[in-house]
Amino acid sequence: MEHFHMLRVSRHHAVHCKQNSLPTMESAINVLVSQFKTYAGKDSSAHTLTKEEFQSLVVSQLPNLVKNATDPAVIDQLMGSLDENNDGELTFQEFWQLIGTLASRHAGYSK
Ligand SMILES: [Ca+2]
Ligand SMILES: [Ca+2]
Repeated sequence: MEHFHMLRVSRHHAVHCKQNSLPTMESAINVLVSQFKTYAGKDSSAHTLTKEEFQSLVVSQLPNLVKNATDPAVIDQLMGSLDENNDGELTFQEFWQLIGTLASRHAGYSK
């Protein structure tokens, strides 16, 4: 009887989890968006990354894919290559290019 009860609970739990979980790729997108918002929101311009916010994101979230991100020269160079309108801040669209580049390189698809 006790065993049966446990089984029911775990099956209920599994169904419950499935209803609330997103497909893997959608949850990866959720993570990217929410991390961008978290780092972008550290100052008053909540939807763009300053150089400091960008560095903090890269150093803590992408340490294996972006080497030497603690080096200001590396961040300057990276920021410059992403900041298309040269306003010193990265929108999500500007930042997204980095994810595309890193993902392609990670997959072995980059030039
Ligand atoms: Ca910001
Ligand atoms: Ca910009």
